[in-house]
Amino acid sequence: MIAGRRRACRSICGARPNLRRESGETPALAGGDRLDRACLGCDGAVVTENGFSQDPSLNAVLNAVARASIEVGRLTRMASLAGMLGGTGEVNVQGEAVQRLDVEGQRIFERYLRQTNLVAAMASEELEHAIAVADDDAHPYLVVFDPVDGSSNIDVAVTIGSIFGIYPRPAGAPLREATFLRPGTEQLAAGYTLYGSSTMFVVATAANVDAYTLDPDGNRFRRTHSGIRFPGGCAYYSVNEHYFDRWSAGVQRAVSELRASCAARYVGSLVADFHRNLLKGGVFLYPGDSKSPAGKLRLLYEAAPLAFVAERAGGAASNGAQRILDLTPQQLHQRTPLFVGSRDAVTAIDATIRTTDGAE
Ligand code: AHM
Ligand code: MG
Repeated sequence: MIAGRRRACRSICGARPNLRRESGETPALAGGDRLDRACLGCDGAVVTENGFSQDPSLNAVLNAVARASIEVGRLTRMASLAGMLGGTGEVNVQGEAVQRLDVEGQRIFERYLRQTNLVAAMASEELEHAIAVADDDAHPYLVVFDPVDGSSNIDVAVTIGSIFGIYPRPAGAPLREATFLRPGTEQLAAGYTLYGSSTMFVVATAANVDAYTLDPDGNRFRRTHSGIRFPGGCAYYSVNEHYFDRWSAGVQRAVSELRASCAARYVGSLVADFHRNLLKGGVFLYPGDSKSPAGKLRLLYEAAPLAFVAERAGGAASNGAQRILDLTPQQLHQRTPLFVGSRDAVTAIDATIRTTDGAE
């Protein structure tokens, strides 16, 4: 948990439906259209000429994520100068050390999403409970996110990312934390921002997967990749082989088969590893093991959004036995094994695990 933030943020369970407005927050804008127009050419945080989605209100939420990402990216680039290195000394709800940039990233995402006046509630990897914003029909979206993924790479200036998923707020029932426990198939859009040698915003909608590169002159995302699809073949596999001895025989065999056919690349930042494999062809693996049977990655904030991107790009994502997008979380911070990337590679991994471990 992030102790300080836990006190400041109210959970949906037992909380006031309308939460605080942070001091120093810029005034909220009225809606999707207005947010878009207001942003164009303004404080340095906008998007392409055509927007991210044809739906104005969904576009406004995507715009908010893009603007938050630009701020997180700026802090990332300045980490050593901006006091963003190192941990806060706290431990989050996952039992992991909270980094300074995690806390700041959370604050930034939360602020921009509130400003849309379209988000009913949000849930983050960094907070123990979901946050209710406004429980009414004028706020049609739920947003889940990991504001800073790959935290262990911050202090060594290696690529990190942000991950998000956007769901429709179900009508006709009051918001509860359980409202977030929905299968990834229900996402309206999902994606990530990569803070690498370029800052790239990758968005999957019902239509397709596009990528936008940040133009630092004017701080605008410009569409640079349209209708992304996984190329054929498996150029790369990405997995932390330090855990080899803890894996099941099926996972060990699947990784051995990958070694024979693809080159290994592992950054240790999910967004970076996923993005390379998306553009070049390949597969990312974070299996469960004897110490952590469900693996490390979170279903809601990491696996489901990237599974949505992967499938829209012609790829696949599984937990070794089931499609990730079909899994309904039982808890907000539930973990899952994850195999995601080129469809043929994921299918082959699933088959090897099934035949090897199923036979034991
Ligand atoms: P985080 O959300 O705390 O940063 O952890 C998730 C990260 C992923 O980006 C990455 O794939 C994984 O942890 C690496 O874990 P490991 O160091 O065990 O290989
Ligand atoms: Mg993460």
